[in-house]
Amino acid sequence: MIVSIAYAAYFSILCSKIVKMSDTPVVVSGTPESLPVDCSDLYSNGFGNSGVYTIFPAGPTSPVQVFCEMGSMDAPDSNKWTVIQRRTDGTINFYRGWEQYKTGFGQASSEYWLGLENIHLLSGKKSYKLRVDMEDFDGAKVFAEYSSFNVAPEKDGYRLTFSGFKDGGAGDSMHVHNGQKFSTFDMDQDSFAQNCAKMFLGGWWYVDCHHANPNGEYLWGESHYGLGVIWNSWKGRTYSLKAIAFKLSPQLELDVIR
Ligand SMILES: [Ca+2]
Repeated sequence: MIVSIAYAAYFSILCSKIVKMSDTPVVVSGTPESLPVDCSDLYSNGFGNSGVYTIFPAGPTSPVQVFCEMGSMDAPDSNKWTVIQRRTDGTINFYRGWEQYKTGFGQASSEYWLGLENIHLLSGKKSYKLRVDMEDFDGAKVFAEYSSFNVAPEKDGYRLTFSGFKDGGAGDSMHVHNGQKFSTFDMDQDSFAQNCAKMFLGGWWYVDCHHANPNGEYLWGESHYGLGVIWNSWKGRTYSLKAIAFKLSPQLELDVIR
């Protein structure tokens, strides 16, 4: 009896060690605790310049490249933005299927989509706010900000929720997309009888169908109704933007007080 208890104790210790070993990162140096999940972690670790970095929202074995906007060196307490989506010049095709939108595509140095799984995991790590920066072909720049942002797991269709709109001149073209599941041409989870992703050539949290189509076709200005890179409350549904970027930053203490 004593022997078997001792053996059970030994076996239990052995198992706990095996479990610990499987937790050990295999791709990178450093402990999992020190791995950056976003750009604000990188900034805290001494990386002050904007640019392309590797973050680990999905853990130590799943590095992913993002563009970080670190802001001015003179304002160390300002937001450090992790870009999750960016259009700038139409070099990357955004009309893609579910698996591509799930895992991500494009180049962090130019146009890309970070991937729904990464965005979901990232949004669960901290309390984030969302900023959407955009620009037209005349050089005008506006933004929209939302004080909270979350994307649910795949089993809930990567459902989007956000709150707290703040207008930077763009108006709120996201409100109808709040609470929607994500849809692609091969995964129709919108609330319309037809397939919004096929109709408007993107992947998005379509409803019936959109007020914003940031992943639509890159069209250099004039657009067929709703097809382009659209932000309806700023430029309407027949103007495709020059640039748009969705970016996340941890809520600052100042934001919480407001
Ligand atoms: Ca549908």
